[in-house]
Amino acid sequence: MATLQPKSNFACSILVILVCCGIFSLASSSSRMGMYGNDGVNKSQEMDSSTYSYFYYQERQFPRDCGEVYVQCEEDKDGVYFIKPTGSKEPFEVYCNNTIDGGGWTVFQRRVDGSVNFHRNWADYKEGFGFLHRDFWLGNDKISLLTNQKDYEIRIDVVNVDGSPYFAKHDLFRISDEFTKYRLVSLGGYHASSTASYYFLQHRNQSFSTPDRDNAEPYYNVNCADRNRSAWWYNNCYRDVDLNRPSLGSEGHFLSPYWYELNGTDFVMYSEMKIRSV
Ligand SMILES: *[C@@H]1O[C@H](CO)[C@@H](O)[C@H](O)[C@H]1NC(C)=O
Ligand SMILES: *[C@@H]1O[C@H](CO)[C@@H](O)[C@H](O)[C@H]1NC(C)=O
Ligand SMILES: *[C@@H]1O[C@H](CO)[C@@H](O)[C@H](O)[C@H]1NC(C)=O
Ligand SMILES: *[C@@H]1O[C@H](CO)[C@@H](O)[C@H](O)[C@H]1NC(C)=O
Ligand SMILES: CC(=O)N[C@H]1CO[C@H](CO)[C@@H](O)[C@@H]1O
Repeated sequence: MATLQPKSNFACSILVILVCCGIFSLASSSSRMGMYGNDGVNKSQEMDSSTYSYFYYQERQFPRDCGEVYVQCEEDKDGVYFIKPTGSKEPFEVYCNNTIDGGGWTVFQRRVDGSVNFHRNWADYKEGFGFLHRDFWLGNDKISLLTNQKDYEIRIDVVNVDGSPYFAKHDLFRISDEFTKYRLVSLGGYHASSTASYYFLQHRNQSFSTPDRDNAEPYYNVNCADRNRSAWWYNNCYRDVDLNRPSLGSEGHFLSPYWYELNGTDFVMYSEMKIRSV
């Protein structure tokens, strides 16, 4: 029996996907196959003359992350693609970085030009904000869905004020759901190849805090997120790593994205956080 095999590239094309999930009818008695309705054929006549017909609902096979985009779609260009992680009601767009470290990376945070304000509340961090091609936070619900469907490693690239690039890589990264405050429940071993310090580990098992939702360990009754105009997995208010603070220069040098113990200066002018299944 003939089936319409969803062409894998089709599922990966950004433009086509939301247009329609087409209903295709196949007349098995006829060698003609394809869509009826807008091709001038008198439908009822055609139906009557065919001995058998059925409708085939073509369900989209969305990739679940950028690794699957890379493999299924044989697509190795950087850019925005639709994915649908397990448990996600709707497909959504993500930025795939395929140029670094073997490719297939799903990006969930980027700071590049300060065009987006990261001093935002819980609801914004939950939903995500910004522009996928530039500065953005993908959204905690999406990061949570992604990181709970498979095991993911994380790679964080930063460039400090001196213009020197660094990265840190950990072999596991997972955050919990909103009910449990998007806690950084898994942060695996630090790769020896990393050039940035291992201080992201200080944030392991911490809940996510935003200026309007302080979930950090009590610290002199201070709201760490608000003080730092940011949102992060605070461990007390230690500022080991915080890449969501105001972009460099916008609120003074000492309130810029930060990574403790980079070689030279710890203030960061570029960052990109991304995950890939292992
Ligand atoms: C389509 O075919 C049916 C059945 O043969 C006929 O009754 C009807 O008039 C046709 N309609 C048109 C628009 O040709
Ligand atoms: C991929 O990631 C690297 C490191 O963050 C970055 O230098 C590069 O610009 C990224 N590629 C794209 C297209 O964003
Ligand atoms: C992680 O945090 C939770 C909630 O605060 C706590 O119950 C648990 O003991 C912590 N786990 C570790 C390994 O520290
Ligand atoms: C740190 O900076 C010093 C001085 O610029 C340089 O000699 C050294 O190679 C750097 N180390 C790393 C790990 O980048
Ligand atoms: C750089 C900076 O101001 N960081 C602050 C983050 O919040 C804590 C708590 O107020 C301060 O101790 C840090 O100095």
